[in-house]
Amino acid sequence: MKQLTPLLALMLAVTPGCDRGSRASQEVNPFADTGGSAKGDLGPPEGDPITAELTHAPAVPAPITRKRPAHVVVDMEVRELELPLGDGVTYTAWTFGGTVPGEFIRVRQGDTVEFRLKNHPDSKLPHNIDLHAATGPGGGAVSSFTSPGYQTTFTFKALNRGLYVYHCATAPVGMHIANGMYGLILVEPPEGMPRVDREYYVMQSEFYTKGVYREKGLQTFDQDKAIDERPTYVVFNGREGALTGPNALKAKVGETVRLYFGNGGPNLISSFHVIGEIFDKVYSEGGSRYQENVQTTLVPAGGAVMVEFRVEVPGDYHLVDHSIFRTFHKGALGSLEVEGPENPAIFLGDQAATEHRPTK
Ligand SMILES: [Cu+2]
Repeated sequence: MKQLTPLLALMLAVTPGCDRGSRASQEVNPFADTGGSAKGDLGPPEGDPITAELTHAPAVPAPITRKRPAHVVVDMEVRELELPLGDGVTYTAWTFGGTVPGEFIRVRQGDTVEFRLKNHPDSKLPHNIDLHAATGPGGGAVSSFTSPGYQTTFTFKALNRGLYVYHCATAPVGMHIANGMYGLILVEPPEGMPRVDREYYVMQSEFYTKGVYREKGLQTFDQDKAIDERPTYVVFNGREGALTGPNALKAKVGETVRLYFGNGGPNLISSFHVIGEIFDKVYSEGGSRYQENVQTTLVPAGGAVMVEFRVEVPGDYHLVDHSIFRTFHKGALGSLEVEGPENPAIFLGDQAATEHRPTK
């Protein structure tokens, strides 16, 4: 028993529920209890209402530096638009904010969010929004049912910190999601997310088209393929090529990168991986705990994750779904271009090839 004492002391030091000490100790203890929704109401909003900055992928709104809860207004417009799905391929997408995925929303835990959903007069159908970050019936879906040419408003308090998916929940729900109606909302902890050098917004999803993969022209939704979960495309940020070539993400050697990664589905689980990198931190399922030193992380349909890694070596790093046929045959490929000086102590490439002669 004697030899267990130091180990026991260590375990007690990091056991959930044992940290009832100062705020400083909570900040350094990744196992500290954040209290969930019961501790998420930080009081009434203070100051004048703020209009939320919304961004299109891969951009992320600026970190929140406020120290008090606020009344935050989100203005989002649904548009039904013909958008590129690949080279010479288009699809009539139903969008939050004119793009797939929808605009990124960033609020602070305890904020009161006034959500104004507008449906453009040119839309053919009503739409609504279910925010996984909202506590209340349907995540706001019933309250936000909006016909073309109208606007609805509902309000919720963001009680739980984390990264959450939002999506349309108008029947037929699967079709509305399959047509592009999803995005991410980040609820920052009161002290803010730890600072990193680069933040990007990436969302995986599937498209089910009548035509085969890369068949040119305007493609339409294939209900049978969707029910059978046989997507024609699996893509990052709404289309093949959204994150490759001139659209690649950028970073410099020595920087820390955080990806806010969501999976809109509507069907598949993502095995998200960055070739040539290891995730230093993974906030699994978009929650407040992080795992360290992870190669590939599972992201469920309707789920999200935050991953962080420091880049030490220049080059191209590919974002993939490691269910790898999706990458090479359905479009699930992105790129992070890292610039900077070579780092041969960490990685030495381009070494001369020599002949190999087996001895037996
Ligand atoms: Cu919809």
